[in-house]
Amino acid sequence: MDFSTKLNAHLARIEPGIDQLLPPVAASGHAGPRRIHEAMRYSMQAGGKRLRPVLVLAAAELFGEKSNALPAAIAIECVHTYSLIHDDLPCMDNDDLRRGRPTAHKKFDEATALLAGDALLTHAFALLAENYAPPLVAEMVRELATAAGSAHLIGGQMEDLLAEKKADATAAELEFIHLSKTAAMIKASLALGGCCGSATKNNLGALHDAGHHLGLAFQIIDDILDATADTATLGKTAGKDAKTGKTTFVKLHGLGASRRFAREHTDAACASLDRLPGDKTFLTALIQNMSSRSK
Ligand code: GRG
Repeated sequence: MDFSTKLNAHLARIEPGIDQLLPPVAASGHAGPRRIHEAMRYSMQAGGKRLRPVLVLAAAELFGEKSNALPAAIAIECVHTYSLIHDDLPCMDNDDLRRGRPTAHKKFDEATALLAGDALLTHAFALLAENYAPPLVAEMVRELATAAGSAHLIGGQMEDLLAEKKADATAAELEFIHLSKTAAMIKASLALGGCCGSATKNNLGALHDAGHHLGLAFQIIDDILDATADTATLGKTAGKDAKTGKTTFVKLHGLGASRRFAREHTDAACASLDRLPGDKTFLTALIQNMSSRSK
């Protein structure tokens, strides 16, 4: 199966999976909490590349997907989407556009957007609890909580907000932010997939290493696209980093060196995959594809 056929096959599980695994919007007249479920669905169903759920499904497939990986794939997309909703709020990045649509707080209001993010984060763990049995569920909760918690996603966001206030953030500080904000969730995606395939500790180590390098490459490309692509293509505000004076790979190292770093991390991610069993053709192509993406 070629790359785009396989990608579409994964997406054809993910999109209906989101519809089925998110809380329903109660029919009109029903007493259920309609608005919050509408807001959760608005942001989750706004498109997006679905990189993280695709990584879950593809990693699970390497090991023969012994447990259904779809709930884990939707769980990680819930956490990712919550982080985008909160990042767009006026108290953080204050953005109007996300995934080509008005951000959640523009479409609804700030309180609803805040609650939709909270609800998506909570729902992710409910999905894991409801769909996996011990001892797998504990390992999966640990993977997701570690990536989403204060040591990584939230801690990286905190450091990013602090770094925005100073003009002299260092390369080491920037790498910490990117590893925490971006790579941790990508590592967790591959690891959750591995858990669904009953991966060994060594296999999980290789998946973590692949996620580390893919995460850094992905973020470096994100910085390059912010500097070089337009808002219509990205579906989010382009050129924002330079406008706000934010320290990025491009600002610290220039476009040429950033492209070289992205290539090196892409190659290192593919090399980590070589330590794993199964057919790595799709995952390798996905990693390569992410490094040449235009949005
Ligand atoms: C609010 C806890 C909290 C964290 C916010 C996600 C995030 C952290 C900030 C958004 C800005 C940013 C550049 C984050 C780095 C990760 C990243 C590149 C997110 C965008 O992911 P994509 O490109 O988005 O996969 P889609 O919309 O395609 O899913």
